[in-house]
Amino acid sequence: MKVALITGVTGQDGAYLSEFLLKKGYQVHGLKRRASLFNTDRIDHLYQDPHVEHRNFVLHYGDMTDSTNLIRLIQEIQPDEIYNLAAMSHVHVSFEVPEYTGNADGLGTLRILDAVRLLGLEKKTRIYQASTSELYGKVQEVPQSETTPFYPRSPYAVAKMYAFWITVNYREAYNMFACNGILFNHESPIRGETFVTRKITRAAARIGLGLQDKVYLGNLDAQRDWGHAKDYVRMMWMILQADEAEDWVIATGKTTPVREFVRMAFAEMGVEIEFKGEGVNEKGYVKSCNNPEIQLEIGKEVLAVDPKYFRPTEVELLIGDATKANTKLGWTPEYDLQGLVKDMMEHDLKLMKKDQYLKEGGYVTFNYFE
Ligand code: NDP
Ligand code: GDR
Repeated sequence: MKVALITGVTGQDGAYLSEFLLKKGYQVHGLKRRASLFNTDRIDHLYQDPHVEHRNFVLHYGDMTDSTNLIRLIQEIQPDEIYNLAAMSHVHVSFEVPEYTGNADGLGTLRILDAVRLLGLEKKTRIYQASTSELYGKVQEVPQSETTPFYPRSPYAVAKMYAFWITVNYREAYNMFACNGILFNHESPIRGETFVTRKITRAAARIGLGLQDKVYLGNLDAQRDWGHAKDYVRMMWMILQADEAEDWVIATGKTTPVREFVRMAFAEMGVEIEFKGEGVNEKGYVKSCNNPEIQLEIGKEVLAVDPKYFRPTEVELLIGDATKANTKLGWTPEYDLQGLVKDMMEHDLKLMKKDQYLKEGGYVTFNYFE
C-alpha cells in the first residue's frame, strides 16, 4: 500500500486529492491546523474513527511554520509521496500578511524538502510542490508555458517563487524526485468563498433566491484560465508517477474575463445580466429572467464595483499552455468552463435554498461579502 502525506488536506485541493488517492488504494495522511472550531468540513465524509485499527485516512495536527513538527511527522509516516498543498493561498490577503505568507508558503516548502533530506528519505519520498500561474504575474508572453519567465506581482507570488526554485534546487542538488505543478486557477463547488468564482456563484444564488441584494466585486477585466479542481488533482498524482522529476504547466488553454464569469453564473439560473458604465462606475443589471423560480425585477442592479477589492499590483491576464502535460503524460481536462460554472451553480443554489428555509423559519443566516 502506498503512503501519501498531504499538507493542506482541509483545503479545496487537499479534499479532492484525498478522495482521489483513497480510491487508488493509498493510505492518506493529512496535515491539519488546530483551530478553535472544526475546520474539516471538506473532508468530513472521509473521516475514520481514530479508535479503528488500520485506518487509511489519518489526520495529524501540524503547521508549515513548525519545522520540528514537520520532521517528526515525516519520520513517523515515512511517506512515498508528499503533496505540499498547504499555503496562505489568497493573493489579495497576502498584501495584508506578507511576512506570514513568506514564512508558510516560501519557507514552509523548504521545511518539507529539508525534512526529507535530513531523514535520509531522498530516494524514497517523491514531492509535489503546489506552484502557481501567479508566478507569471505581469504579462511577459501568452500563452504561458514552462519556459515563460516569471514576474511575480504579490507577496503570495513572491513566496511561491521561492518555493518553486527551492524545489528545483533540491532536485538538482540532492537528486530528489521533487516537482512543481504550475497550476492555473482551478475552482469547484468547494472553492474558498472569497475567491472570485465562488464569491460570484454564491452571490448569484443568494440574489436569485432573494437572500442578498447585490454583489460587490473588484477588477472585472482580469482574465483567468479557469479549470475544475477535480481535473487538476488527477494531474498532481500523474506528475509524481512520471519517469522523471520535472515541472509542469496545468491549464485549459482558454481565458475568460471575470465579467463573463458573472454573466455565465447568472445565466445558469436563467437570468440575463447586462453591464453598463465603466471602471469603478460599472454596474450589472437584470436584463431578462426566464426562470419561474427566480423572482428578479427587470432592471434590478445586482452588481457594483468596489475599489477595495482592487489589488495594489494586479495580474491582468493568465492563459496557460499545457502542451507538455498533454503530450508527455496524456493529461486533458474533462470539464470545460461551462461545466464548471454549472457544477458550482447547482451546488450553491442547493446550499442557499437551505438558507432560504432557515430564514423563512425565523433563523438568522449569515452572508459573506469579502
Ligand atoms: P485552500 O486555500 O483551499 O487550502 C489551503 C490549505 O492550506 C488549507 O488546508 C489550509 O488550512 C492550509 N494551510 C494554510 N496555512 C497553513 C499553515 N501555516 N500550516 C498548515 N496548513 C496551512 O487552497 P487550494 O486548495 O485552492 O490550493 C492548494 C494549493 O495550491 C495552495 O498551495 C495554493 O497556493 C496552490 N494553488 C492553488 C490554485 C487554485 O487555483 N486553487 C492554483 C495554483 C496553486 P485551513 O483549512 O486550516 O485554512
Ligand atoms: P487569484 O484568484 O488571485 O487568481 O488566485 P481570485 O479568485 O482571488 O482572483 C481572480 C481575479 O479576480 C479579480 N477579482 C476579484 N477577486 C476576488 N478574490 N474578489 C473579488 O471581489 C474580485 N473582483 C475581481 C482579482 O483581482 C483577480 O484578478 C487564485 C488562488 O487560488 C491562488 O492561490 C492561486 O495560486 C491562483 O489562483 C492561480
